[in-house]
Amino acid sequence: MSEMNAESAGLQHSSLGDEIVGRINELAAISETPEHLTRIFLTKEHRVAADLLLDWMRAAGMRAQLDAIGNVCGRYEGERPGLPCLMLGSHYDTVRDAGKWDGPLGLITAISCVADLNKRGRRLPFAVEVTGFADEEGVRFASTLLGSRAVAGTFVESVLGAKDSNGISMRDALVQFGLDPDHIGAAARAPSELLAYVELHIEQGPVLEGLKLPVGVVSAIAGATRLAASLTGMAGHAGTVPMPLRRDALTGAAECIVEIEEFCRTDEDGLVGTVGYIHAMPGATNVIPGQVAFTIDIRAPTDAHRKLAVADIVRRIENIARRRKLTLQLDVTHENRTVPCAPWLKRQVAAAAAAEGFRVFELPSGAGHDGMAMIDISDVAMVFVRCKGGISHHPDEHVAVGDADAGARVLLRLIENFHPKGAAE
Ligand code: HGY
Ligand code: MN
Ligand code: MN
Repeated sequence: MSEMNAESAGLQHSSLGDEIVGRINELAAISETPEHLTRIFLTKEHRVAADLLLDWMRAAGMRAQLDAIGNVCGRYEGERPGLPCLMLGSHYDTVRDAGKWDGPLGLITAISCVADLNKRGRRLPFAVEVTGFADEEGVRFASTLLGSRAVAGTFVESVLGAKDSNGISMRDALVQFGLDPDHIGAAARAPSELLAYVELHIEQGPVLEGLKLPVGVVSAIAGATRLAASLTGMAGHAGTVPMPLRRDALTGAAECIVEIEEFCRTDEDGLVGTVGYIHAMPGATNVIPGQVAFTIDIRAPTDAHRKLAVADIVRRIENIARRRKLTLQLDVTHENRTVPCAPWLKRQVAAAAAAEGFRVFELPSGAGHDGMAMIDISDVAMVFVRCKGGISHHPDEHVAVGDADAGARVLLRLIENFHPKGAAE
């Protein structure tokens, strides 16, 4: 395939960045509350956002529909109907009090790239599909990558029984949303339908900004282990139970949490550990907490390192519980292996970045992404876009319009110059 003419392409997509930023802001307005951006799986905000994204996909010349788990799926046919596709995408759910770029930047950029192809009447020797995943963050049901696992055919039916903080099961939430929980298998795609999966995403770290680079090539996506911990002691009167007789679940959890932090802080190989959620019961000022639930998120550059660290942390928590006469329940709620990006795809991302005049820099992703599920049916690659201060999962998350435009130009160049694996490069 001939290299796209940079000048003609330049004329075509100079306003890509502006369009993308405008849509990021429009999508960000769809939130559980106006004060804090929160858009959770199978909520009314999910439905409103899906309808808007489907409209944008159709306006870009794609056939678009909601799939069996609530992903938005758009398809832009190639030179003839029914060709295998280059799949692009990202997620459109958010964490609580989120930034507006994590997920939507990749999805909106992909839609804008297809719209640019459509505007020019450009048809390629493959189809281009854009998938917006409905639940990458795993906020509502602890388990994560639900949308991409459904597409990859690896959705585990047992999670349908998982309950949210209001006691609503995923099964019931799907029914309330208008989907059939026994029909999720229909979202699965065959590996033969995909030539590759490529996701553009904000870096969510400070490396590109430190190097003054707008874009980067992702080498691998770090694996992660999530655990749910529960400590049970003995609730009691805050005024009458002497300290030596207490079995305080909250102080026990506090010792565990500091132990996790200290263990990870003193590790020298990139281990990170986070306790992002804690809930003490019964939760009254004058009652010694009898039970505490908290979450643990452990990540490391390699799976072996992460697994050894998880085993060590579990042992330390068990010792604390034993010494404090607390009952411990500890369950792994989510585990993802480290996923390497395919060298043949990384080369094409690098070539697109270089063709757009950017220095090529390769870096790992400490954050998880839907490519961790898509790897089961396709080779994956990622394009990182610089974000201010590396801030993410925070309302101050920000991408400059010039960087949004740079990411779009690289993704568009990658699409138009894409060679399926093994084809002459
Ligand atoms: O947790 C993660 O790394 C991703 O943002 N879901
Ligand atoms: Mn995220
Ligand atoms: Mn993300």
